[in-house]
Amino acid sequence: MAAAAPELVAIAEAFALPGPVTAIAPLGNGNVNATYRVDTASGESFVLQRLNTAVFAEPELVMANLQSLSTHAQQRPLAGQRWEVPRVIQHRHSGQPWLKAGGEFWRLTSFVNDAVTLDAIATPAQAMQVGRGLGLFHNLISDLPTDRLADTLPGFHITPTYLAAYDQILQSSQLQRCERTGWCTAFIAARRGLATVLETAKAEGRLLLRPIHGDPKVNNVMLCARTGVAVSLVDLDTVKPGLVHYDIGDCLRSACNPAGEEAPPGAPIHFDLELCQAVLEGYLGAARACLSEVDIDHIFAAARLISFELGLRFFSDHLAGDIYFRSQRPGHNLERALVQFKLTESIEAQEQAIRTIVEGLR
Ligand code: GN1
Ligand code: MG
Repeated sequence: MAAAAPELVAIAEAFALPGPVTAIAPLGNGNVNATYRVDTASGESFVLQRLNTAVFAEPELVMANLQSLSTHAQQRPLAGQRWEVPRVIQHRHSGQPWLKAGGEFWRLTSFVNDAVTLDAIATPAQAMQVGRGLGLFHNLISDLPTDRLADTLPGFHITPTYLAAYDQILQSSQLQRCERTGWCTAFIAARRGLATVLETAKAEGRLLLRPIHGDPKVNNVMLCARTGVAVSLVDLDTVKPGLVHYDIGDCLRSACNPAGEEAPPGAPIHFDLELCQAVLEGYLGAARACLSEVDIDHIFAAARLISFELGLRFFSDHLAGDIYFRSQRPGHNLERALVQFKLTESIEAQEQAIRTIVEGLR
């Protein structure tokens, strides 16, 4: 057994598993929830998670969304290709899709076998698959009515709201300022006007509310271990009504940054055009039919905005004392913010080239 605390085994075995637990080990490197892989004597594996209820205040709604998604996916199998939506496993006695214990909220889902994730993209072929995975997912959920999905995280990806929160935190933060924090505040001040681009288009009815994944960064796309093709999108807590642009922007900012979002301080950060071309080819190849011309018009804005927004979120958390994103060391969220701001600069510097790529695929 791989260092499985007895309490974790008891929590996993409270769910309707097909056999006793043989191993439990931390899985992935999420910034919000705690995630473990659970192996069982039956040979089947599962994903056990403790939801961060400081972030997801109503975890029951998260589970209801997951159920709606999985019911929808069962009615919409993708013909001729492998595509999996993780299944929710019920508690063996209550029949609920969760275990509440000691103020904690736990849930168990199926594990996607024979698949891998990447923390940063190395080749256009990988980028194409990450884009294709998001496109298949958008296609799959495009006819899931948004009224079947609760808003589990109000304000998520609403950039003007993050900006207002940042303004408050900046005023009240006791944190010692330094050259790097000064650079960040100036960077944000120069881009305040950007913040409303997607929300204004939504308010004016030019962009429509639709079901989204909410967090399609590269390591949430599972690729077949043998062929490298995308077979699943995982981390479904943020599936809720939103703009597909939040997802497109998040996927681009994550997949086209070869240094990765955990790049060490001072590492050169650039937005890679070849990877961008591949992500969008993969994405539009699978999702073009779900998008309007106006949707396509906003792809560049989405890439720039979501990179900027994530930088703003990391920086705000740094100023607030690292209370939202798990961090490994003091200054970690500042380092992460700088990576996203450098990426935003690179996107801005290549605006024409990115727009040309989008036009070529329209
Ligand atoms: C958080 O926990 P994780 O790593 O799946 C965050 C995303 C960010 C991401 C950056 C609910 O996701 O929005 O893009 O960190 N999720 C939430 O790595 O805030
Ligand atoms: Mg996530």
